[in-house]
Amino acid sequence: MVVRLRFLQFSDVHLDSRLTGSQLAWPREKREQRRQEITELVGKACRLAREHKVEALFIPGDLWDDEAISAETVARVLEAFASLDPIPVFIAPGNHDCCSPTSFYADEVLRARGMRLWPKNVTIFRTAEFETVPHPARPEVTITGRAHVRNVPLEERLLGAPIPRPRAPISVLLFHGSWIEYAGRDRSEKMFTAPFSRQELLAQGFSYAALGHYHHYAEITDAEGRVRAAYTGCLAGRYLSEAGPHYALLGEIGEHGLLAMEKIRVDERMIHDVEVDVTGVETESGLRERVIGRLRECGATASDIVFLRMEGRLPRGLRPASILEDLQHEYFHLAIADRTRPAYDLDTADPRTTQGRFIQEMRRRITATSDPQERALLERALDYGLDALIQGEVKPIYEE
Ligand SMILES: [Mn+2]
Repeated sequence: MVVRLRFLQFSDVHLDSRLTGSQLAWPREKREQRRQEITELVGKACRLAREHKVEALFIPGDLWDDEAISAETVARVLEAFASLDPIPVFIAPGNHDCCSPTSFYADEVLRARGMRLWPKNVTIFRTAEFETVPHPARPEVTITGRAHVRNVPLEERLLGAPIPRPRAPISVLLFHGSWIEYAGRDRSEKMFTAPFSRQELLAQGFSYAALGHYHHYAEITDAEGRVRAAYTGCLAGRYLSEAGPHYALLGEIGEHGLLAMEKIRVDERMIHDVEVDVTGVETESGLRERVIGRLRECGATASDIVFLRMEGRLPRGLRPASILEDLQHEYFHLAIADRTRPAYDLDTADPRTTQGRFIQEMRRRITATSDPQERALLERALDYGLDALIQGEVKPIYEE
């Protein structure tokens, strides 16, 4: 007989994220709307779990962004999880939603605020030590987990030695930490914590590990090519580094890895990081055409969030921000990063003028250098100099 367990997994929801200080430059009311939407996604994911008749919901951490999460948001999460009863929910708190004594994971905190307590179908791994519990309805299934108890980097190789636990046909690990071989685009910006290697994880011998911390989907396969662990990534994009689709994972665990899985997009919005080079464009309508063409190519829809990086050289006087202003209404949110440089005519400048002599001298130095960094520096200096001489105004827009 083949034993299997049907589950839904999501993590890194970062509820009540402030969404400030982002290149996406959210206006206040959209930040508020987006926060609300992300909270609603938890309820939506729970409805999916019910519809698909899963036998467990796994949440390997970072359910909320920090302890400043509002009591209202926590109340909605409690309600969503309670609505799943009797489907069990397992939570292994991450670094952001760490399980400190003042955390909403503590029943005393909920009681002190007069809130409902964590529903009986929810198991929270509340200590830094690994703990193993049986599935309430499936005694042949165990779930092992631990909590981050403070939001500080943990250097310890927690998976370096075997985790003591009873043997079971299906064993699941919930773990929040840094897979050292992870190659996703948010690799360098996430805190390096509770590191582990593929080898260390596989040597533990769990049927499957639900992983949290990184914000893009990634899976770990064994020598037979079976999926033995997966990060679902964040449930919804909030920042530019979270561009692209995000998922909850619907799957079936067998004794040795996943037997089936489906990535389900729960959030209807997606962040698109779009670059467009406008070099060669000469008119307002040409600029619009180039940009709109590029936006069509990337497949952004009206409910999406678009970050438009404009690169290249534009004739002086073409102002992308005002020419493209009406595109704001085509998307949930559009942020334009205008990194274009003026298309100065370097060839027709009169060498008897200050401007002409400046161009000549800078070009001589650019040609003379073989150091690419120095060349880039000189090219920017030429642009800044021409800004000063021609436009009488210098904006520090050429730096990365
Ligand atoms: Mn994390």
